[in-house]
Amino acid sequence: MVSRRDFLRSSGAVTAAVSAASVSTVALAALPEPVLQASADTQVPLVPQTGRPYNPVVTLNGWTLPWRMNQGVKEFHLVAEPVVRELAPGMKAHLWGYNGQSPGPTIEVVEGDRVRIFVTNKLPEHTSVHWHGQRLPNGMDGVSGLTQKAIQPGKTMVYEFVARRPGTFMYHPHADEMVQMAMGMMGFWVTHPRQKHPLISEVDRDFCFLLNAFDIDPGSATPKIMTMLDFNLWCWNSRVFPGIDTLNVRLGDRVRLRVGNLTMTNHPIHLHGHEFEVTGTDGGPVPKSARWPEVTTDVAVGQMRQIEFLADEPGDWAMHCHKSHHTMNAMGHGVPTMIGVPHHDLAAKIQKLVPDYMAMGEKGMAEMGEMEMPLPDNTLPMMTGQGPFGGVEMGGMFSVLKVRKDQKPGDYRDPGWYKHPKGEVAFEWSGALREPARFAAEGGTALKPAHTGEALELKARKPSSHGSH
Ligand SMILES: [Cu+2]
Repeated sequence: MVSRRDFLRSSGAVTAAVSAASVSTVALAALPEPVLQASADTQVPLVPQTGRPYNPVVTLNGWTLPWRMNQGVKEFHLVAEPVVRELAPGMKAHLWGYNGQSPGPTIEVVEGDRVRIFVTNKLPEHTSVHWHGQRLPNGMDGVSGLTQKAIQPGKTMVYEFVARRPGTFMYHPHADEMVQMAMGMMGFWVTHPRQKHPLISEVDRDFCFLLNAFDIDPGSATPKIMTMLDFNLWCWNSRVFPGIDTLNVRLGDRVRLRVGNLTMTNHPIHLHGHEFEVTGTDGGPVPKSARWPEVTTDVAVGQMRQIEFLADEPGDWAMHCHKSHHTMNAMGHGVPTMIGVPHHDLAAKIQKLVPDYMAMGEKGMAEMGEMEMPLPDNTLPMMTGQGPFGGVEMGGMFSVLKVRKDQKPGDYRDPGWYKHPKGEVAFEWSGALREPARFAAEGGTALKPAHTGEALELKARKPSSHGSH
């Protein structure tokens, strides 16, 4: 019954998947054919061929679920199932997701649409789907035990409601939640406004992705499901750097990013080179009087943030979570801080006692980015990625906003590295270095305060609180 469609990357292929014209009278009585996705690549936006028009979003390393119109109702078919997801080239994870991928496909509808979602459960245990942030009848809220019976393995249940308010939402199970979300079950939902909305601006590019995390031991492929906080793979849409696609825009584009957090910790998302405003949350659009400029916005657990900016600075701008251990991949070895400790000569002795021990980090951790470190199969380097100037030394929640003058409207392809204008790259100072000036108290020349022209006396005071050593 489930046919695995080969989804092509080429533009327009996605739109051909399901259209009202192809639904026969017989099919109207049946379930919509589930559409599966085999690729973890960012798919071209799904331009609506049926139903009301809207400007579609682009799901980072993801795709939008096609639908069929059935007598005015927009019908979708989600299949909850085990999937194999490539987290980055070199590592595949055994996850649970929807329609072939984790996260599941993005669902896009228009404010006022009547929506019918068939959910087929191909997992080994029961599940449900909660439509996070939506106004809907209580019995459609998807909390198993509380508002509905759980969807048993092999069964299909139907959710039906009107998408009442426009905005940024997500979906995830509300049944054995800790396990099912730790395994990757989640998806994005966007409800577009039905007409021009005073608080929802029209943008040139509209990207969305979920923040999610896994705990997968190096050398294995299945997440540990009992982990509460100590996750080791920090993902955007179940991808880690360097597997996260870049966000490619045209100079002067107005850009919206929609981000939802389904990890168990908060993520301060930081964009280089531009200021943005938070224009909406899963609670709705933010009033204009309540917006202020930011370059980092914290997305707390279970929250969504919609940010907007004018991409008016050409270049390759880093975009990442500002928790530095979230821009690293899984660490396979216990590594104490060894900065300043010469210990390479000790390594051989220690390795006799602790075979897993590696001498590293004497001058910092950057050497690990280049180190020829033997990695178990199906394991990503902790810090990796090559840029035009050398190693980027990143992992996890990191990508690049590429702003280009010659990026065509509607073209989402990676334009390659930015070619910096002459004289606009940090350069090495090749002249003589002067001795640093020292304070008088340290035996240097006295500094002269500008307002008196007299020597400033500095009194050295011994620290009192810290110590007798
Ligand atoms: Cu983070």
